[in-house]
Amino acid sequence: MPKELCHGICYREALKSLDWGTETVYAIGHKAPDTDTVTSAIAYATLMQKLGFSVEARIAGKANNETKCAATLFGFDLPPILEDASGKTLILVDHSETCQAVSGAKDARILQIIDHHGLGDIMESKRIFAKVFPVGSTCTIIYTCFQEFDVEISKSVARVLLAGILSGTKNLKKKTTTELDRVVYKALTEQINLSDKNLEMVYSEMEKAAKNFDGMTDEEIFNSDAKDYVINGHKFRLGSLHFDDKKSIDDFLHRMLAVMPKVLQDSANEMIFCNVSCHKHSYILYFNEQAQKIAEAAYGKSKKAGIIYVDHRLNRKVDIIPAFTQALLL
Ligand SMILES: [Mn+2]
Repeated sequence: MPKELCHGICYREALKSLDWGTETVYAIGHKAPDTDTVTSAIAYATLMQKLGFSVEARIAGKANNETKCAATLFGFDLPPILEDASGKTLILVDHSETCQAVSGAKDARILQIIDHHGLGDIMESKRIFAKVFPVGSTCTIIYTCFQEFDVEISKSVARVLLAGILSGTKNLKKKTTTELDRVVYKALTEQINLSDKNLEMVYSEMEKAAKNFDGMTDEEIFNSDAKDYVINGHKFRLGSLHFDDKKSIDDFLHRMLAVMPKVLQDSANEMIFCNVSCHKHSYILYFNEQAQKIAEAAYGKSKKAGIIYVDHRLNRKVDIIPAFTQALLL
């Protein structure tokens, strides 16, 4: 069979068989939105519009400093916030867990899922289009969707996708980065004529913005990249922060520990953790006895209350979630 037959028109036909309803469909990423989640929503909504569907991008909360910086550097507008998704039809990008989705998502209809995490708990009885691919960035998957649907990528979409890949893969340095991310990254940088030197500059601006906590309360800092999980019936929040100032790391860890009881209380979880990476190592912070058990089962006894030092850098998706899952099954 000729390769083209599996692409273009045939893919478009499959989309038409979904129940699109009569109202605007929202492409939306997870709560505590990061750059990959925001840019995925924008790029995928654009793709669906090009295919003739009424889809708009939304975000599930305030954009963080890195995303605001990327929007300025790459020239795109941030989508409006969707406060409540009850009764709406959604395309979920960059997540597939109800507990990470926009408020009201459990009373919404899920039409599509485009994600690079593990397959979550979203249940949908109607027909669904889902693409879950283990790459470094959801924007990489969306690039392949443009190809599959045979839609040309405009310069403005190329800029949006590149911003997502830069952030999602930490400029190709994160360990979840795959060859596919690299190939797509290269194609996009060539398309928008960005030299390696300029790319480095752009990425270092984004990095600076990501580490800029100015004007944020400790609680906002903790929640800026926190995700909720339900594993084996246990609900927990796991924050993820980068802090490279060795001199004040202890102070920073204790500030985060101090807000964790309140963050736990305000969220519907049983336990709370945070992964703070500092240069080439990580600190796992935990709060409450149950959390201590899980954290210590995964990473060994803590020498200081609430803190476990790990001599290498941990990734939330690749390292911690599998280790916690195993500990929770014990
Ligand atoms: Mn994300």
